[in-house]
Amino acid sequence: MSDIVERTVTLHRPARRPAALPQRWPVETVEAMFDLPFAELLHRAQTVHRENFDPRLVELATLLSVKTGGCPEDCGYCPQSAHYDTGVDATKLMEPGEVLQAAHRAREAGATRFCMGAAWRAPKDRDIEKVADLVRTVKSLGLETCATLGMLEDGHAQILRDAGLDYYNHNLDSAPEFYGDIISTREYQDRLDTLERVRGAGLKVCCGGIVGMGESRRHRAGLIAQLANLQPYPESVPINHLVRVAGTPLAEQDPLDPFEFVRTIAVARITMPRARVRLSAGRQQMGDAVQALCFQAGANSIFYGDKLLTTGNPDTGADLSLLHRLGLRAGQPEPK
Ligand code: SAM
Ligand code: DTB
Ligand code: SF4
Repeated sequence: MSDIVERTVTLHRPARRPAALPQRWPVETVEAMFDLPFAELLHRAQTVHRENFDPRLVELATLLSVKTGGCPEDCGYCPQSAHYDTGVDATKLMEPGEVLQAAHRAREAGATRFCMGAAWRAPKDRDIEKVADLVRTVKSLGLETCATLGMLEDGHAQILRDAGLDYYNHNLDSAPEFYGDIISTREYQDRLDTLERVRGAGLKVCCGGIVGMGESRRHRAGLIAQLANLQPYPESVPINHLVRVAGTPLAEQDPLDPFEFVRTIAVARITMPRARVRLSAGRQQMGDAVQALCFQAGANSIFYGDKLLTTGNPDTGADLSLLHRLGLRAGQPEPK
């Protein structure tokens, strides 16, 4: 067995470990993995994937923006930031009836997970009570539930869990060294603190990042190392490709080499062998062949539905056809 595969098989333990232990994935080790010949990296990732999952299953997760735009944060990639003129209008939080209809449509279309996103820096107490109602509504349909609402205060995560929330999504987004180039209104540590609260409440963690923002390979390795060294690492890891939105500071960013995106998926799979690795934003611009490589690299989840939060996503018919053409099928991949 190769060194990397052996580490992967022996080092993952879902239980918490004391913070003082050495990091399982030094950033140098992760960067060395990125540097492997492409076919070698994909082979290793595919091996890890097969050891841990049925490789034919792909999760379909549908997003709904329940509160759009007007966000006080200045995340340089985001069309919902009030700092940039992107043409996205701010809305109020949706009512349960509207969310129920959307969740029902998602279930009918084959989704098994429903993720509600709100463009808040941090929800207030009264927002949390309202979102808890939305969670109960979605849960009543038998869907897995996920929410992404920004930073949480003490007690918020417990209220959401008690309402039936399965996952909380909160991304680290980049390596700590690159974070300040993209966001100035909050600190990396703020994100880590919210992730601690989510874990502390017994929720499952959905945490990933964005690539294609002008970061270096070292930064991409730094992001993956941060995620993989969380103890335990997230159950769900969305890897987003930057969607370049007019009006944001990253609108004119040079495109990333698509193979570098595939490498990022592969390295996420190897370092977080039992996580659902989600091929997230940016699929509309990616093409079928690159997506096929991402599945080969160990992606086993996608965002499914015609829209992400405010930007487009492949239509559902095209996605079901792609899965069919690749001999994949929709389902809920569970680690062996
Ligand atoms: N406001 C909350 C927060 O930031 O945690 C939740 C919503 S926010 C839109 C969720 C995630 O969407 C971000 O962390 C980022 O990873 C992703 N995202 C936002 N805009 C994006 C873009 N233009 N391209 C790719 N991913 C994007
Ligand atoms: C995640 O990592 N990506 C999703 C979800 N979690 C909330 C959001 C992608 C947003 C892409 C830009 C938009 O549609 O506004
Ligand atoms: Fe706000 Fe989230 Fe967009 Fe940042 S990513 S501007 S926090 S909605």
